[in-house]
Amino acid sequence: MEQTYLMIKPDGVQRGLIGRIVSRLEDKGFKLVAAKLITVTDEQAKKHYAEHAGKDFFPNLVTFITSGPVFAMVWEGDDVVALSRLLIGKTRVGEALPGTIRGDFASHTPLNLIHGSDSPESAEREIFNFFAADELAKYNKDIAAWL
Ligand code: RTP
Ligand code: MG
Repeated sequence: MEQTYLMIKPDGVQRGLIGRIVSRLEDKGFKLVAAKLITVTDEQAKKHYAEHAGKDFFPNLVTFITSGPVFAMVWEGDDVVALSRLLIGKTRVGEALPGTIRGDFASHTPLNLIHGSDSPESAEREIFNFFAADELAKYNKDIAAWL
């Protein structure tokens, strides 16, 4: 089953949006595999945003993502990488449609609330930048019988 790395950024945590964002992902039917409130280190941030190294907004990106706690998560589901990015919405607030997380809650592009991996390969790299393998839950399928 495909997995993705989603991270509620410091603005989402400080605005008290963890619950509502997690609800949307649960409502969609994705399965939560790991979650923790952490403060991203400088080293993790530079690794996470390596594709943007050298761009003019890179220093601000690293400063922002390390500025306060984030809610790091791993979610699982069919096509979860692409589908979760649909729920998140476009990067720029002017393009993020109503109904998406960014479209409904974000009004300033750098503060766009949540990160989502952009490919299964990025997801694998990003998950293990923030989680150890033994932090990922394994669901016992037998439990479905009495849910
Ligand atoms: P993210 O990685 O955070 O999920 O966002 P994304 O895929 O939608 O966007 P990406 O292109 O990966 O950019 C990462 C973050 O950098 C900031 N950004 N600023 N000033 C700019 O032109 C610009 N472009 C990107 C955004 O905060 C974006 O989330
Ligand atoms: Mg990205």
